[in-house]
Amino acid sequence: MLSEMGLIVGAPKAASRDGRNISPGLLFNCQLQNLDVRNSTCRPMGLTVDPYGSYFGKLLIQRDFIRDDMWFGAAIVNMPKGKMMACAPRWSTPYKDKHILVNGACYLLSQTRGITMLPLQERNRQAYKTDGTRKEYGDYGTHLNFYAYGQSGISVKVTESNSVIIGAPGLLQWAGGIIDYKYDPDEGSMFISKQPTTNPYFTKEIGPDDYFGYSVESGIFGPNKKTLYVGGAPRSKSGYGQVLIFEPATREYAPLNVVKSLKGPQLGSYFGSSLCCMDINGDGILDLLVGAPNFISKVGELQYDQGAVFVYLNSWKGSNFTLSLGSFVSGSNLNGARFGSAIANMGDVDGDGYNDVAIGAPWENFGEGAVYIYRGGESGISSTYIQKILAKGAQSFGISISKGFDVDNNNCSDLAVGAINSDTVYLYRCVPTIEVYASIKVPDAMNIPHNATNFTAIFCIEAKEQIKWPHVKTVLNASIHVDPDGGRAWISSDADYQVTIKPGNKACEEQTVQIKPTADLSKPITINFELIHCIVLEDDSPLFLRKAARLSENSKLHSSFVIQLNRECGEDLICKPLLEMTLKGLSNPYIPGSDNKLGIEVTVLNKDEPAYGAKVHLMLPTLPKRLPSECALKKLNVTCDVPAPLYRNESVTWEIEFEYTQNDSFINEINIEAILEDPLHSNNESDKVIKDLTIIIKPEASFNITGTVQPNKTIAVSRDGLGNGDSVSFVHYFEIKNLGPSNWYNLTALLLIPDKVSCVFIHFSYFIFSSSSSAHYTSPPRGSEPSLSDYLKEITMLNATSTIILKDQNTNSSMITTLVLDPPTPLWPLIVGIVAGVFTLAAAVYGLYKLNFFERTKRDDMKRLQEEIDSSSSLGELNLDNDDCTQDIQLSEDSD
Ligand SMILES: [Ca+2]
Ligand SMILES: [Ca+2]
Ligand SMILES: [Ca+2]
Repeated sequence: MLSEMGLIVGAPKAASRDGRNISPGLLFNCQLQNLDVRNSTCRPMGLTVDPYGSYFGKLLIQRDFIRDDMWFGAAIVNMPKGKMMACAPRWSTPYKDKHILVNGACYLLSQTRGITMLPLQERNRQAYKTDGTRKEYGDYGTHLNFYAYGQSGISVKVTESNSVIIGAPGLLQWAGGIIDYKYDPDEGSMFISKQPTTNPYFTKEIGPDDYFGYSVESGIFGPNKKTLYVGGAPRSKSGYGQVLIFEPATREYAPLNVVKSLKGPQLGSYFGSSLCCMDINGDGILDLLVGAPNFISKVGELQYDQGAVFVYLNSWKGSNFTLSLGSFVSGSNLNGARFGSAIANMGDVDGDGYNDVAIGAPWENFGEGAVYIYRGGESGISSTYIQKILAKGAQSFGISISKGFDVDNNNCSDLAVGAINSDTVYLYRCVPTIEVYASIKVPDAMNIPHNATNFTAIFCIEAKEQIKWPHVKTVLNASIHVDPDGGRAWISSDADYQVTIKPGNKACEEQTVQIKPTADLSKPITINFELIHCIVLEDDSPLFLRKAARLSENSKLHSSFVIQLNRECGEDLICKPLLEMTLKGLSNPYIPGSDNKLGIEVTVLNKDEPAYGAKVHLMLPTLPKRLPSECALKKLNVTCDVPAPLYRNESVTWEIEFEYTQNDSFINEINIEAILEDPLHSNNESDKVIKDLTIIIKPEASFNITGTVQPNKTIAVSRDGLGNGDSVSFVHYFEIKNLGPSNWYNLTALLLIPDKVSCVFIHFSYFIFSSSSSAHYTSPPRGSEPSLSDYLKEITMLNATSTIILKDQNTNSSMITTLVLDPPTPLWPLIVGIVAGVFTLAAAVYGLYKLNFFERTKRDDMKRLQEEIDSSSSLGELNLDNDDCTQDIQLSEDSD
């Protein structure tokens, strides 16, 4: 028991200290002067004149009251004005030398005096002769034990109306009853007077072996403000247990005026073995908590003695009150715990305005025990405990719990917990509670311009005003996280800092939130504000933190603010862009070598609300020369990010030029695919816009042919020489020049040599840049035509014409050497013509190649082409060195 007298502990099995070899039980007074001392000394009270402490020092409990095994201190209660009562329910006395009567007894103590209370001592009431009307008592005959084994003092309560009620569960064959004493509340007065003790025989709600009075409580339940008594009868109702709420009795042989009765919910749960009257839901009306320590809340085999506390919430209607079962709590639901063996109203220990409750589970964890703290609240008891107190090394910890009392004057009720099997009482001091709230404000949240690169956010920590503990303070670690997933915004100053706060204070920090200018703001930015309590109050800490506070469970340690920065996305704040993509070639067709660029131009135009996070994926046929900065290349796939935001009527255009690597002169085409991906409309594939583009590659080149004739345009041939078999030599030079723009590959040139020419040697002196070339030479078949000599004999003059034709180019050129026969030479010998072509195909020479391609073509073609020869083709006379010519040009028999 905690009171202004200190900590009084009952030790009902303690051995006597007065020299006798008996164990009557003792009261101990424990020193609380220095609460920082971990182990306090407790001294037995009232047995010696040796003073200890300020209370009960001079008291000497009357020796003849002290009896062996009387369990003195099994119930103790604090009374006003420095008095207390301690009871010994097994106090016994001999009866007619044959019996030992266990009447039970209590002892009223003040600082200086003690009064023995023996409420069931009356000789003529030890037995009661029944009239047989209560059949339940039939088994016990007609002479029932009445006061004989009443065991008064197993429970005791000081009521709200200057009375003390004492439970006597053994009254009348263990039907049980309540003994009522009026006391004088005046200081110094030890006057106490017993009120009528109702004979249970007349109260039909209870019967033999019900143990009514095993627990007692009292309180003002109804609007009539009457004090009502409450008694638990844990074996009543055939073992379901029962609690009776009744008016104080006025007559002995009359039924109790039972106002309410509550039946236990489970057989054998020992419902009613503990009681606690308190207002748990803060409505100012007394509620009732009933313990059932043998209750099983888990179903299944091998479940036992878990225990529960049932909460009956009281409500008023008219002049009546109603108790209705609100909920029950059951600690950890552990077998054998016997949760609910003790229930104590602690008062409001967390400062939220609701009384809180401590509940013992003394046999939990193989007899070590535990105490659970539950918070009261508007709807009754909290469904889960907020603290579970364990005491290292204790046995049966929680078998008794003192009512809340503030021993250290910090305006917070403290708690004493008994652990009878380890002979220890634990004192727990209450730590004040502080309730803090984290909050974020963005003052201009609705007016931040869409192009803003920062905005102001205010981070506040507010501590609720606390009348009970205005002096405490606590330290909190605050941390700010802006856009934790996106990384689109941040605060420039330190995101983690420490704040010390007191009740009623508010601490705010103004921060500038920076926004990444290119950030995708289609989704809102979240700002998180987190508080972490710095001080950890350790269970075994030797220091009690007098000025510190714990954080309330009602605290708001996390705050989030979601801000949608983009204001051009309409009322719904959801951006719905309308993107259009165009794809075209930089030039189409593309002519290699020209000023054309081979490549594409991609344009994305937004026609609606701002776009964020859009991308263009390009499948290229060849590597790009370089990429725009928004684009990234992976193999031949290019992904370009559309700059965000892309506002209405804004567009972005990228030009991507490709490498041209073809080595032929054929017409080709390349294909490019572009996919526009808009995440704001990417719920399905159809939202993607796909564009295809084909670029024609068309090499173009024009060729110019020049040439010359050697040694002269006209050569005189003597008849004598022809007659002697001499040959006539002349040279036709051709030069083919590629005038571009494209390089040319596989150029086909057809060379027609003069008729009547028997042998030709063709030499190509061939400069090339990056092209290759081929020439076609056609030699006439011999013997099928009249020989040239015969021809000259007849006509004496021959135009020897050679022609070069560039196939597919519509270009040709001819050169003519005129042979004139001197008379009278009769024979025109075989003429050997020489044709040389020089092809110059590029502007810059970096390699020299000699390529000779000979191919026979049809004589018909030759004849036809010969006729087409443009004799006017301007072949200027070249003064080539003869030696050079003979080096390059050799006569040779037609090898065909
Ligand atoms: Ca209430
Ligand atoms: Ca509370
Ligand atoms: Ca305190």
